[in-house]
Amino acid sequence: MSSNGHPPDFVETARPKTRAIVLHPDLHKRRVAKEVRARVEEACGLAAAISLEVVHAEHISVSQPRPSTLFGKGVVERFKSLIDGLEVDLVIVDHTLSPGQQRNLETSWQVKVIDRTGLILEIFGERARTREGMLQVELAHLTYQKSRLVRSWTHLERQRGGSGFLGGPGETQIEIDRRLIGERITRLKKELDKVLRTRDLHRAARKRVPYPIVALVGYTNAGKSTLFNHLTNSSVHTEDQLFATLDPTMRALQLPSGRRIILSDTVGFVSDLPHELVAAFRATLEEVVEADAIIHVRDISHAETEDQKRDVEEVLSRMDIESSDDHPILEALNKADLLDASARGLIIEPDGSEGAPVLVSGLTGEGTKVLISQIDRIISIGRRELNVAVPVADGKTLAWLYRKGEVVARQDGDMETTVTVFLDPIDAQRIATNETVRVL
Ligand SMILES: Nc1nc2c(ncn2[C@@H]2O[C@H](COP(=O)(O)OP(=O)(O)O)[C@@H](O)[C@H]2O)c(=O)[nH]1
Ligand SMILES: [Mg+2]
Repeated sequence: MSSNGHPPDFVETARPKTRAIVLHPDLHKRRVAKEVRARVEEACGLAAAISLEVVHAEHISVSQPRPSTLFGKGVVERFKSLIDGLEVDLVIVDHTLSPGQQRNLETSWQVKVIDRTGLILEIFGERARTREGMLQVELAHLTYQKSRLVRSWTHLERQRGGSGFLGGPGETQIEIDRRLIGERITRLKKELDKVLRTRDLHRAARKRVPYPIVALVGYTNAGKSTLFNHLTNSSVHTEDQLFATLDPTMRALQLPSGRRIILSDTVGFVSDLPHELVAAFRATLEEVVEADAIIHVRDISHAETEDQKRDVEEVLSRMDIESSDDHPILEALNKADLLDASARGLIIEPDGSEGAPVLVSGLTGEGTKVLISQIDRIISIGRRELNVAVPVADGKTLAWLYRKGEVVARQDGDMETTVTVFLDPIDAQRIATNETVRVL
């Protein structure tokens, strides 16, 4: 409630953000400065993905990881005063922490501490859209939690517990928690099995979105969200209301040709994804399978840009997503503003040929016009020519065909009107399942 007694206009008021510190322990001393900086930036990008306010970020050389706190004593003390001074609520340690390390750091610093796996899980949790995605994320979360239940399962407790492993009165709290989590995991796995078996049905149902979907994929910090905002804000005609309320990462926009698409900003790839999160990541990315076209956004100024590209392509191909007419993939080489002239010369043939990567900058707007026209083009690649016979009485479907497609020929009969029409794959599929018409 605002002071005048009226409810606020927006539910999402500017709620104070959680203030966080990001620490990147560098255990590989050989790393060059540029790579280390990129890692710190990535960690900050991950934090930003769940709307944390990063008030300080730092990499810390750890030559001898301490079993109790990972960092050395001096570092732990130095950060204690920084945390107090900056009024920090959360510390992100961009590395795996053992349960004991996490707890000891929380005790020393008197704030919540999460490790890299915990952070990524939070992001996946926010971004999972499909049932499968949600289940996979929950499964990964529970498995992670289970491993965090520190075994104070000492010899003594074991004696108290009496005989056997079935629990009962002597069970410690940790054992009970473990058992409950274990049971929940078993249930989740069963449900997941069921969801996977019926996945194709769900996919068919989700095809009801009104326009072709174009998904932005790529590494965290490649600039997907910046580009997403630039493209959707510069579009003349957006229908924000419909999607903004449902999902801030999907927006409709109109291309120069007049065609409308839905642009979708997807969950980012991360370097060295902890292996226990691989399934959850793939499931969260599952929406990309639904996309009619993909824009692979790359940070072309990044030290590891080629490795990142290979990584993204490998994951996509394992999801059976390869560039094809039905599923075109376009590369956007982002952060062009950070390249000097010679680097530019090496990267791209400036011929603007079809299907060639587009050099862009989501920050300056350079190249975004070309990108938009390329999107317009690839969306039309898969257009199919169909002959459709529509009953004369069904004026509605005929009008739909004129609106959605390009009608190039028409024959009016007594019973049916037959048209030759170019349609997008998504619309061609729709007409094929319309029972009142005949596709010849
Ligand atoms: N110099 C430069 N920085 C960019 C560009 N696009 C994005 N960034 C910056 O890169 C960081 C990550 O961008 P973001 O859009 O959040 O990346 P995402 O994780 O892929 O969504 C932010 O600090 C952006 O300001 C660009 O074209 N040039
Ligand atoms: Mg983003």
